Amino acid sequence: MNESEEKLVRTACPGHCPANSCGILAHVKQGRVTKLEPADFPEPEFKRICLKGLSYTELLYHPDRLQYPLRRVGERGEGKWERVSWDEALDIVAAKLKEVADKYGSKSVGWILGGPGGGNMKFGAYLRLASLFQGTRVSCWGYGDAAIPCAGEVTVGHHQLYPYTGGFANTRLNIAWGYNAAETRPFDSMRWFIDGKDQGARLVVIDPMFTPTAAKADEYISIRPGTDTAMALAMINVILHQGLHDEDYIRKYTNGPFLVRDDNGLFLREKDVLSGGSDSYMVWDAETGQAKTADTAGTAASLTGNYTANGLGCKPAFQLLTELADQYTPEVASEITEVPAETIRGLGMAYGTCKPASIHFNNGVGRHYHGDTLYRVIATLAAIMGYTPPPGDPHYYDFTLNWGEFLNPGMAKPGYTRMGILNMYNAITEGKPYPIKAVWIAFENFVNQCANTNKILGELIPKLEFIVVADMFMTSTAEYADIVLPVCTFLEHWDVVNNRPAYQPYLQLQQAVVEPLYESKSDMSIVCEVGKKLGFEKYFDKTDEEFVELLLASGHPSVEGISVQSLKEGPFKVRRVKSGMGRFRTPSGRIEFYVERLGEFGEALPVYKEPLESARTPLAKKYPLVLISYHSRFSSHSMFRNVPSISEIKPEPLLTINPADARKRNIRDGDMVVVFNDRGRMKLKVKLNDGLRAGVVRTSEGWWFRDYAEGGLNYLTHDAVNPVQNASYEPNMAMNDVLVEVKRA
Ligand SMILES: Nc1nc2c(c(=O)[nH]1)N[C@H]1C(S)=C(S)[C@@H](COP(=O)(O)OP(=O)(O)OC[C@H]3O[C@@H](n4cnc5c(=O)[nH]c(N)nc54)[C@H](O)[C@@H]3O)O[C@H]1N2
Ligand SMILES: Nc1nc2c(c(=O)[nH]1)N[C@H]1C(S)=C(S)[C@@H](COP(=O)(O)OP(=O)(O)OC[C@H]3O[C@@H](n4cnc5c(=O)[nH]c(N)nc54)[C@H](O)[C@@H]3O)O[C@H]1N2
Ligand SMILES: [Mo]
Repeated sequence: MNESEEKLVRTACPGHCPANSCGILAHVKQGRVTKLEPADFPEPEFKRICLKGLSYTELLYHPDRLQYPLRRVGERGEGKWERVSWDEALDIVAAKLKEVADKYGSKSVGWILGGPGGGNMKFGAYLRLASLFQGTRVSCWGYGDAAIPCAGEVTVGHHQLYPYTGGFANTRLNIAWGYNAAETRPFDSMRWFIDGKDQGARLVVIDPMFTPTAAKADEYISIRPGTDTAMALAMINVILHQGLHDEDYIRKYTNGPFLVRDDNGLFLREKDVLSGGSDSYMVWDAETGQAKTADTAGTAASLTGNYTANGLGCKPAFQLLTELADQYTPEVASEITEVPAETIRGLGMAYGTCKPASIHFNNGVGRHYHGDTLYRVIATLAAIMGYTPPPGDPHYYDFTLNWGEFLNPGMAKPGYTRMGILNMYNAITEGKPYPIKAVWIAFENFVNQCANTNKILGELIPKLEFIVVADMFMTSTAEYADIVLPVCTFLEHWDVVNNRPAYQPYLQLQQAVVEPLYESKSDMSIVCEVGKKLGFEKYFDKTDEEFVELLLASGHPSVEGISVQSLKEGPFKVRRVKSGMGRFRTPSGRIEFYVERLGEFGEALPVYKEPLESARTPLAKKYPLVLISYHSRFSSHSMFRNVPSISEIKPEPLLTINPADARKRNIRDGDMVVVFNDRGRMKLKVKLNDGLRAGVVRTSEGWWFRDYAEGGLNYLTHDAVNPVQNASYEPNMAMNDVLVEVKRA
């Protein structure tokens, strides 16, 4: 090929959106990427790209990119660095990890890995190393996204909840619950909403802010933050009083008929009524008037009523749900949520009569202290209506790669230990449940993105004996590292990208478009080199491309016959096969809206609890405004904030405030304001907008500290651990459960 000719290379974006996995066609001239555009797919609707994907060349050639490994010479955070060779840098990393493991045990080394985007080898590489090292994998669901897994784990036994509650074919009503899909999921959910509207499906949006998604809705409901669970319970109230629920479904697929003991809130077991009996769940057989094991009673199992079996008072779990819902009339819920009772009644009726109806959500609405309960009620709503597809339904067919052997080669030892990121705070400060003393942070801007910045800087960073950060830029996190490793962008290394087939059904090769710039390397190759230095040579003896081949050859039926070579010819439409999703992996094998093990917290049922910090808590006297944050179309968290073309449109952080709240504080549009509470402050420009309800202020997350006149968003957030979430899955950072006051600067 002539040097001046243009070359086209197909690759795929691993963006953290989460993962629309857009196919990308890169134009390369004289070894330089000149342009990115959306790549073709056999199904044209998958040809798509966003502002961020389009502008990735500006990150690739950004003047601030880290070019070579750095070793800290001054104090942490002081900004004094010395250039070192890769060999030196990685020798230090290997030696330090070993030293910490020798002193405190291998689990004291934690790998903090952010959201990697679609099915990435780079993520797998770190986990492979963490397994071999017997270290800790710090799980990052808890940095804002753990409420869904918490609800999913207890209700259906999977940490995804979505396929159980929405996306049904022929849906007639889409409810976007605290979900701003127009900005956060434009290519799947938002598209479904708009396509649905074309086919007559209504769209309802529930959000304290009139968002771009709300602008497309048939009905917009403004709600007081953190109170959605009360509204969802009132929808159950309406449905049950109208008799719209599906009793057969409840009897067959949920734990609704199981008898719960009055004395201890546990399920009645056969052994409670029969000496030598089994652990089987019991139901009340209406025909014979006695308690029977769940598998023998069938359609005669009662859903309501009070019974006595072997002297033990008990009720079906569904009866308890009914009693809970009875407390949440639309009027009661209206008092809590500040949504008119008629609106709530209308929503309950609509959900109960538009068959089927889908409730869609993402993570934002769950970033409240009790955020998991909303998702539990949503799953309960779908179940009592019989909308949740039964086990084995093709709705659950999925695609996956065989990761097991890759992530834990040999599988002989237990591999890494998982710890939720919010629990890591305590592990560092208190040494509980065990100390974390060294961390390796990759694809995560921990200092910027995690809750309670002052605590991170004042208590966590100083207690860590070693910090290594791999990134493309000197982020606020890299600034506190001991060793900084320059990684290359996705345009410079190999990987394989996939997604849930409902969103994007193609498996794509992320081909290197150009060689890594400067001295940068891919995460995979960095991990391989450290792996070798730590004595795991035989597991890290391949190139990035060979590792992709290894994973594809792992024998999963979804990818049978697929190789790197065939992927080079184009994306592969994956075969959706029966998956673990199509089985409720709860203790009972059913949908569990009554969760026995959460009884000790008073949350066996998903009850409503007032947020930790709200206008109705005592703290509101001092800090009367609820601060919520949102994910903006102009960034992926803190990424792309430094892209020149995007900065032209969106140059700085803004605080949105209702004009009434602004007036009270003598604040005018465009003023600089200080937002503060006992934990910290941020100084930024204000924007008046009556699309935001009074009593709430809202700003987009992901701005760098340097973008604020002072402080930053997460200086205001807290790291309170909800023990219920700890028992379900892992605690979530409640970034929307925050009180502040605002004053003119
Ligand atoms: N207040 C508040 N805080 C929030 C949220 C909120 O709504 N409000 N949202 C939370 C949520 S939901 C999330 S998911 C988190 C996201 O938080 P993070 O996962 O920390 O997100 P990013 O800011 O995108 O950080 C990704 C970093 O990885 C780097 N990077 C990109 N590609 C690569 C690569 O291939 N290798 C390596 N080694 N590095 C790479 C980028 O340069 C960037 O610095 O933020 C949470 N924080
Ligand atoms: N462009 C872009 N897309 C992204 C991301 C990004 O950074 N940029 N991040 C990705 C990631 S990691 C995630 S987790 C998702 C998040 O996706 P979403 O959950 O859609 O995004 P958020 O903006 O966090 O929250 C959605 C909405 O919740 C509202 N909200 C806050 N509190 C409440 C409440 O109590 N009740 C109700 N009803 N609404 C409330 C907010 O006003 C906001 O409009 O987005 C993903 N997509
Ligand atoms: Mo997220």
